[in-house]
Amino acid sequence: NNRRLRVLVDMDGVIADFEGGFLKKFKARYPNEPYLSLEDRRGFWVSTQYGDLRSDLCDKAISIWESKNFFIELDPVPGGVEAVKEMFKMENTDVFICTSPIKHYSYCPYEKYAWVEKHLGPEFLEQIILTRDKTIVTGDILIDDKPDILGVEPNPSWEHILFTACHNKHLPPNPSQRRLLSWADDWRGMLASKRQQ
Ligand code: UMP
Repeated sequence: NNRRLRVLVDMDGVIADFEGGFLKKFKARYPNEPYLSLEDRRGFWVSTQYGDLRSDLCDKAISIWESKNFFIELDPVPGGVEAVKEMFKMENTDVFICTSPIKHYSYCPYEKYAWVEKHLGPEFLEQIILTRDKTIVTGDILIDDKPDILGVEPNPSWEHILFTACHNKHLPPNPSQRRLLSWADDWRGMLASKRQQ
């Protein structure tokens, strides 16, 4: 069929290494506080798990990603930038970066645009969708590391493909949710299978 495929790609945890950037800056700013290694991460919310470790660590964790230069300095996730650039060049394919900014808006939205320009190029500034509710965005595929993507639309148009991250890799297998283990996994095959539906 000749219909175009629309792929939505999440940013934090999928193309930008939020967890690695967080841990590095948390240790540097709070060298005498306990921390969670990436091996010990469980659950999507870093702030929740740090708060469970010790209640004051929740606000300390939040202070890291609310700081200037946190989002712009995130390293790319291996293979992510290359994959998104390849998708962008594919025939009959539209790719958008679909990401939720934090509500502390001083730096995050600006730095997300700057990160995309720096790593993907200025042409990708046309492809950015900043939203706190991804269910209202239409697409065929959403590649995202958050296990539960909820919002006002009960039946989103996209199939959510769970991108494996330190916080979700221990979840029990869910036969109704396909996974992409990394960007070395068969994302091209997943796009191809979606095109045939
Ligand atoms: N985030 C938090 N708290 C956490 C972990 C992440 O506010 O404990 C932020 C970082 C991102 C957003 O801006 O949530 C997640 O966005 P998506 O990956 O769902 O697009």
